[in-house]
Amino acid sequence: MARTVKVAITGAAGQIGYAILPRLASGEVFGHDVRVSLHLLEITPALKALEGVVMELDDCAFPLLDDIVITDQADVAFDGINWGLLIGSKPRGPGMERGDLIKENGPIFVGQGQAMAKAAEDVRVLVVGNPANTNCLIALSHAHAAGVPRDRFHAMTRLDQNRAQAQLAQKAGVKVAEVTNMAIWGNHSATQYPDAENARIGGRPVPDVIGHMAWLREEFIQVVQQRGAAVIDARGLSSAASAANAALDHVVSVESATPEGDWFSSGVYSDGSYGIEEGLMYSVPVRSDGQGSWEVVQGLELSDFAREKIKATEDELKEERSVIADLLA
Ligand code: NAX
Repeated sequence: MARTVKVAITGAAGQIGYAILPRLASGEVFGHDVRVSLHLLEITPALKALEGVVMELDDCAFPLLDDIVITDQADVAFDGINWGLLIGSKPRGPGMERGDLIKENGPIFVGQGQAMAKAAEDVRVLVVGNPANTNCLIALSHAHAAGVPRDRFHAMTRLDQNRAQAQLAQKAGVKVAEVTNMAIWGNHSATQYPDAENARIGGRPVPDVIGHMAWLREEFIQVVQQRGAAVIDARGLSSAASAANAALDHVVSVESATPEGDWFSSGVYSDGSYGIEEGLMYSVPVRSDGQGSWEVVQGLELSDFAREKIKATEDELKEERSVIADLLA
């Protein structure tokens, strides 16, 4: 056995936690010759439920699962980890505005960003807990102030990418694997812009294959933006299996070299590319070298329509940042 990967999962007793843990322990993410150590963080009242989850993990008898740490202390959970999957946060309550949710959940990510910097030396972080982009900005700001490079932090928009690819495949009547180059721009929210104009099906531009610009610019975008709400409406619970799957897809995409000519979507610290204001966690198309570095894909053509959408989601992220300005380092 070559090595052990240590992965922290926050909110591990929640729905996404339940869906993600067996897959992390099975070897499908880091490889079947890599051992996995799981560090599970929960709030104190959820530790009992977490013990039940751990019983089930034990009962899976995963050969690659080295050990499991369960704790309500972030510095214990993040000790020496290679990956931190920050899923835990409070759900939006009845009648709660998005701004209230941001203020409610933001403080969680102050403490976790600080703990991350203290406890983990060479870490990659994916924030899933909503509002994911802005929570990620908070955690990043505190970790970065203590020396962690900003490029270690990602806010998850992979579920949006996967949803968009599935919609395009269904519309075109092709296998989903034929849909590539799917960029999600901006916030993981209803202002996100799923960019069909730069996406490809079987190597050809999506507008050429689908040929129905009105559908691509209206219904397609709305379906992707509203997909989370549609799942809640149908299932009575928010997306969990697909969210867990997307988080794992994200980890694999960062850990491996991106196939030639393709890209994946991730909320990363904006550097001014495409005229997007610096200092937001903004989802863009990125490529990984599989050696720990990634870069923003440059030079994509953006129509006036796309630019308008990209600006609207940027404005929302600026607004969110202003709501939590006092929580930034
Ligand atoms: P659950 O409510 O099932 O689980 C959340 C868990 O987090 C709970 O067990 C809770 O005890 C724990 N928690 C709360 N505060 C914590 C803290 N300070 N430290 C550690 N754990 C804490 O929610 P679930 O369905 O698992 O969703 C988790 C988060 O993912 C939510 O914020 C949700 O909105 C977000 N999502 C993000 C998605 C994305 O694409 N970025 C998609 C799916 C999902 O909606």
